[in-house]
Order: sequence, then C-alpha cells, then structure tokens
Amino acid sequence: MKIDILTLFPEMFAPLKQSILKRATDSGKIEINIIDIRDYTTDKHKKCDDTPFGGGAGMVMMVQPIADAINAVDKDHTAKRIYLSPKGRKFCQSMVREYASEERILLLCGHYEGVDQRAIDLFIDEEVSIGDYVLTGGEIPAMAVVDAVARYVDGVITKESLDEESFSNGKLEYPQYTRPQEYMGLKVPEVLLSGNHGEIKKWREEQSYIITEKMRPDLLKGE
Ligand code: 4FL
Repeated sequence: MKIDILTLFPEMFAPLKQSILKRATDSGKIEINIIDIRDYTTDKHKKCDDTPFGGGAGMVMMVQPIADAINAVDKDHTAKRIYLSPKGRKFCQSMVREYASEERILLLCGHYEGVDQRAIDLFIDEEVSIGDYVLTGGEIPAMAVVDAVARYVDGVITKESLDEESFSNGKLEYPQYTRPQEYMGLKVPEVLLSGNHGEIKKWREEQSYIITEKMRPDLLKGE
C-alpha cells in the first residue's frame, strides 16, 4: 500500500520510522511518501499561508501550493484523498479496514486555522476527524491514521492480533497479564493459569462484556 502525506512540517513524521511501521516500510509492505507542501509554492518568499478573507484570527493555508502538490503526486486521482480536520467524519475501526483495502491513500494535513475551502472542494474525497478536540495541525491525526491502517495491511502484524483486539468483535478487549504471577499482592486470575482453554475463552468473553458495559456502553447498543 502507498501512503502520501502532504504537510508543511515533514519533520513531524519522524515517529513513523520506529517499531512496527519501520519494519512495514523496510519490507516494502507499505510505502510512505512525505511531501513538503512548501516545495510547491510559487510565491517568491515561499509563503504558503495568508490572513483569512472576512477577517478573524490566525492564518489559512493557500490553495495554490496544496493544489500543485496534489497534482504532482496524484494527477490521475488514483489515491483516496483524505483531509484531517476537526469537522470531519469521526475515524473508527471500520474506516481503518476500508482504507487498508485501498491501493493508495493521500493524507492532507492542515495547520493554523485550516486550509482554503477550495482546496477541499476541488481535491479532497473525505474529511476525517480523530476526535472532538482541536490540535495545532493535522499531522498527529495523520500519523494516527497511518498507524491504524498499516496494522491492517497484509503481513504487517499477525492475523491473530487483529482478530482478538478491541473493537474487532464490537467490544473492548479483556484484561491481559504476564509474569510475575503476583505483584504487590495482586494475583493473576486463577483461570488464566489453569490451562483450560474453554474456561479461559469464557472468562475473557465475560470480561470483555463487563469492561465494555462499564467504559463504553454505547458499543453494546444495537446488540
Ligand atoms: C484533525 C483534530 C483531525 C482532530 C487542528 C487541525 C484535527 C485538527 N482530528 N486540529 N487539525
């Protein structure tokens, strides 16, 4: 899978060169292409933002550098083009699976007060938010999308990990334990040491239900 990221702050994406994402890019399972929008400005001072028409605080990213950057990497529009924005559709696991099935996605990161609406109207397929809060820019949301989507690309992590995790069965994950068997007086639940796989499975399903009811009752609605 190919992922293009358009940003004014390419250095912010250094975390993608660690751990599982590093392995996935090194092995060629995903290709991440970070594009500096500033490379495409035609302004002699390399300006990429300006004050908003109509007044108001902050700066707005100009349409020209964004348009030229998108046309440079995806002229024939083969990528699904996503703009990270607090106004977008709320990102969720079903969208993760959908994006992972695409050949190519393009992520546009806004900064400051956002981008000129015409960049969205002309070039973007989908506006996506990672939650109801405002950040300094779309770079961290873009990394969240890359991270979540990469896990679903074939061969990046094991199929078992995907099957057992939170949300995959519509519920949150059961508690996990590893050594030691006792820590500060807290013991690992006996059933997990029993070797009885049927009982373990039953316990985990019960725990999933209990934690979901407590933390995210909304997930159980419609069952
Ligand atoms: C994007 C917040 C996606 C949440 C500022 C610029 C944002 C965001 N999800 N905040 N973009």
